[in-house]
Amino acid sequence: MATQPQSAQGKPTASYDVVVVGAGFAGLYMLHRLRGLGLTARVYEQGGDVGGTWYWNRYPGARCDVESMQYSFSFDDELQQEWNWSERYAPQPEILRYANHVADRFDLRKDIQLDTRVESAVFDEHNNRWTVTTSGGSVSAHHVVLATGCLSNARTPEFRGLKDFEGQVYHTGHWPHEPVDFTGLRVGVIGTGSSAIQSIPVIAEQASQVFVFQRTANFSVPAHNAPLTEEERARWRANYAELRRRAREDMKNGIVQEVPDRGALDDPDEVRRRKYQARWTSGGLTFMGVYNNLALEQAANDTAANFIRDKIAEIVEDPETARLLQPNNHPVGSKRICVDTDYYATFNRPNVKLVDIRSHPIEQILPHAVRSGGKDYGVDALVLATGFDAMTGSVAKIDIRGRGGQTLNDKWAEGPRTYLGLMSAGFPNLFIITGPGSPSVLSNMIVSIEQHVDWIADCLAYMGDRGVETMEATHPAEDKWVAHVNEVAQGTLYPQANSWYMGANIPGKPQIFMPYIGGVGVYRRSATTSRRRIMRDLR
Ligand code: NA7
Repeated sequence: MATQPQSAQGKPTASYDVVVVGAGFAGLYMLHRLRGLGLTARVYEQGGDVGGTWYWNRYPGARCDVESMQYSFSFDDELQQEWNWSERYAPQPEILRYANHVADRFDLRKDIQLDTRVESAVFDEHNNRWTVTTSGGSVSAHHVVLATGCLSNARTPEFRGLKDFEGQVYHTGHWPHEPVDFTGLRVGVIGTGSSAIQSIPVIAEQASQVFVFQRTANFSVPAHNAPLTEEERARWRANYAELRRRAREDMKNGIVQEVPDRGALDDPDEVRRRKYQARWTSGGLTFMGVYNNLALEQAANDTAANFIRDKIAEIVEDPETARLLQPNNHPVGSKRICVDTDYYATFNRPNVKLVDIRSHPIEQILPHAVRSGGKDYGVDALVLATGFDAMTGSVAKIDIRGRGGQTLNDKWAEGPRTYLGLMSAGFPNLFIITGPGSPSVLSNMIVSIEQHVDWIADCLAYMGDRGVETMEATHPAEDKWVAHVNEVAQGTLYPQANSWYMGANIPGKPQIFMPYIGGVGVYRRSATTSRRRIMRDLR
């Protein structure tokens, strides 16, 4: 039971078994599991409602790049049998409705405090409890779970003159709740990552003119989104038990797909092109799953990259625009491949112009224009699709202090250090859901979230049953895991890209490959074995 308030703000006013930070999918499911264990819990959410990423990312065209029948919870069979996804790739409003439905269906709201930022979490070694201070006061907790999300800290670069811009400025990761109407406006979109690639075709239908400011061209494959038929939904529902198992044990990203048994160079050119074409025609992220060595060997990767470059040249009518849209400085897949609807074709519209800001960086934002290469591009509104301080950004904003008063930010100054992406040595009873060092952003996030929540819940149940006070990663175990994560990454083409996986998009951020590339199935086995060993040691 939670105790009653005892004192004024500054001292803990309530006491919980667990404080959870964030009410996105991770926080919601964590709370549900904690309830099932009979533990008291409080979830703090800085947003005005549940949904996390899907609460904030409301930009035009926002939708998931994992198919809806797979980007959904598996923990409750009635939920997965009853929820009706309308499209192959669910649009953001529908995913947000789903998050709200889960909160209501499992009666989670009464333990969720909205509009509340967690500012600090300080571990007291004398009583093995955390003092968690929020924008609304302090509470005490035995355990803290960071369900803060990997892409929840939107980043606005410091463009000279931005504050003097006289039109509206929007960030895709922090989009207003009211509808935004670009009709008749000249819009500048800065960035060509996944958010830009989804939003540009939709904005271009409204705006009188769109200038797309591109620093790095990205690889994108068509989504071929469409309404889901009742037969398609029924097929998934009838086989959910088996399909979910396959996703959890998948060798790659937790998406049900054929496991390729060949490398790209094992096939002659025409066979290879036929296979790529088949994936291009069916659409989506599994394009990278045609062969088993696309992420490993440059020559193999080149065949896939060239296929997409050829497609861009076929689709985009102006040869110079096509050339600029063809990525040329990173292997395909080393940045998350984008999934689009009509992105490349949008550049054939007379009201859309690509501006190359790699050759001519943005010099300044003027009150009504963006200046690049000495030229002023007149705009009435700006859309910053400039990404996130990913994976560590939201954790870093909380002042977390573990044993000996060490801050997590100090400990992670040279890059995040975790055991399994779940815990960090010196920070007892502090858990991270889909933290750096776990497959997280390289995977179907919901598969990874469910796994981490279950792992944490199993540990807490075990500790509760045996009266174990603390659990924490050891330094040697953590060092070994960090080395393993790096070693696996170095054996692939991923580190060749200046991606947010590497922290490369944030000036001054240490460049370390953050997610675990070993695949969700391999990772799950490691995590399960470790949990058994930890439990044995905790006795
Ligand atoms: P991303 O993928 O980080 O994309 C951000 C884009 O913004 C990218 O094109 C960046 O170019 C560009 N950018 C960032 N800073 C600048 C500056 N200072 N000047 C010009 N251009 C800049 O974020 P998204 O929101 O699109 O997608 C994030 C993930 O969400 C995505 O991977 C999916 O998993 C879902 P750069 O490449 O750094 O040259």
